[in-house]
Amino acid sequence: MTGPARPGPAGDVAARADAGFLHRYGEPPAGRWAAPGRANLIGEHTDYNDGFVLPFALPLRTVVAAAPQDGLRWTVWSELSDSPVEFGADEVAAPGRVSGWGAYVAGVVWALRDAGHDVPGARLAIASDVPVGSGLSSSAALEAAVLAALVDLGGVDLPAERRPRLAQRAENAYVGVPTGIMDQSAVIRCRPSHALFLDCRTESVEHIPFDLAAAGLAVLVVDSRAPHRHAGGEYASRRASCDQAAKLLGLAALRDVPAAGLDEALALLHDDETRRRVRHVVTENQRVLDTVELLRAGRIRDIGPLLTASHASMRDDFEITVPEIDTAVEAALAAGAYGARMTGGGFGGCVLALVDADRADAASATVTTAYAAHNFPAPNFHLSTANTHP
Ligand code: GAF
Repeated sequence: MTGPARPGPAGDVAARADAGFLHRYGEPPAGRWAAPGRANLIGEHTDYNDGFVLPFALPLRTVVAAAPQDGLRWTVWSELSDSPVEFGADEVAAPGRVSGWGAYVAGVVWALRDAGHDVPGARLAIASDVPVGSGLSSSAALEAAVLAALVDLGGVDLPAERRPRLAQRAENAYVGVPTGIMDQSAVIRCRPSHALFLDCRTESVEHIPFDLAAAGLAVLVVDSRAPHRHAGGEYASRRASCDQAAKLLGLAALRDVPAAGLDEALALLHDDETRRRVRHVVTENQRVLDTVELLRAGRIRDIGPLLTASHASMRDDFEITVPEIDTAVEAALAAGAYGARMTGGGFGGCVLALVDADRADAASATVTTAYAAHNFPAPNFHLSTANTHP
């Protein structure tokens, strides 16, 4: 059994980016820029319904070491790939001309240029601790770190609050993945020891105290290792059902159904599946608001039941969990977690469990045992006290 990985010294990943740059390009970078992975405490599939989310930054990060290069050429080296990606003005003249992981970088260049900003050619080297494909926003972290690098190198005036939309545009329009605004907002706007209460309609944010270490708590993140199928049709189909339901109800978005008006809204819908999708979104928005109230009152442990209720809603109403994920939640709860839920888009990815810090190892052992009993590949663990941040 392996316990949760503790974050290494903050310099590790940055040193890898620097060393990669030096090795690849034969000189040191002009600077380096970082963005963290995120977990979403609560508020799933609410962002594209103009609703509420409450993510926090994880002590895992993506670092980009970079320097300008002459002409409109971009060269990108990543420690996760054997060969660099190179592209020029033609490839960023329109979406979709670079594919694979390089598309996230080309997409940011494209989105900046499409918004009228001058982006210098650049050489980049990327290193990351954020696991790819685990639903901890490795894509958004890459977009955000590259965006920060290019904005600084080009002297572009782009305040932090305008960056998430631009990074989201890179992902939606260039890469072609129809995600909402949560991940890019989280990795750009989260602060240490706080969760980010984001109203996805207005993009207004409030930093809600979430000091796990001070409360003797930790969030155990269980990487289910069930493949996370984000770009697949399931995410898009959930999104389409929600849009369709809002239309049937004559509303701009499901955010406009208040919790108190849920029964009335459900009575207007005749398809059982659509009713369940709507019930998830409406009750989930309310759970975010209730969680925020408890955190404002300093009652972190008391949010546990809301986390677990969120999981049940994703499992039964939104139908986005898989057996590995449900097993991890049940095992964490059996091991004494205050609450546990899947975090992120679903169909794999990670579970988070709120535990007493001194119970984290025992909880991870219980999850590992439950996985073995089901013959699932052993899960990976990350531990967060939400105190660290790039
Ligand atoms: C993914 C998406 F990228 C987010 O926009 C959000 O919809 C999330 O799934 C579900 O809450 O992470």
